[in-house]
Amino acid sequence: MKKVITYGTFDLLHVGHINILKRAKELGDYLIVALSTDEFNAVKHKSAYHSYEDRKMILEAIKYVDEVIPETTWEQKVQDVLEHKVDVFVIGNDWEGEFDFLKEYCEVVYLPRTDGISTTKIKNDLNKKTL
Ligand code: C2G
Repeated sequence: MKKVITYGTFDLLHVGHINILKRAKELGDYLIVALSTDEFNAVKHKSAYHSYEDRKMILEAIKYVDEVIPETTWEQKVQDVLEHKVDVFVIGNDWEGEFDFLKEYCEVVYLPRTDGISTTKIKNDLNKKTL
């Protein structure tokens, strides 16, 4: 079984998230999503609208996702890859090159982001509508 892992906050789920999850799953047979906890989001200077528990439930409902684990630190990726026997690490190319250190442990794939959508854009557009 070829195992794939990806990481992220996945707040206010949108087609950009679905596209990366779909393409990540196509690279193997089993997709693990390491989901940023609310505390780790603070470390990333992000605040998610949905709680970790809600974002986890939403991701678990997606047919491409086989398992959701918490992402609590920047440093856990090597341990995750080893512990979960991951074959492929996938993330959007906004992170291009940032995780090349994982090439010692697994394949590293940066996939093109989906243009025109982001959680930030959703928040901004909604704010404009309510002004
Ligand atoms: N994404 C995408 N296209 C978009 C928006 C997001 O392909 N229009 C991808 C991102 O590249 C990432 C995933 O969707 O691979 C999740 O995006 P975020 O929730 O913004 O994740 P991020 O905060 O970048 O977290 O340790 C890694 C970090 O936790 C990554």
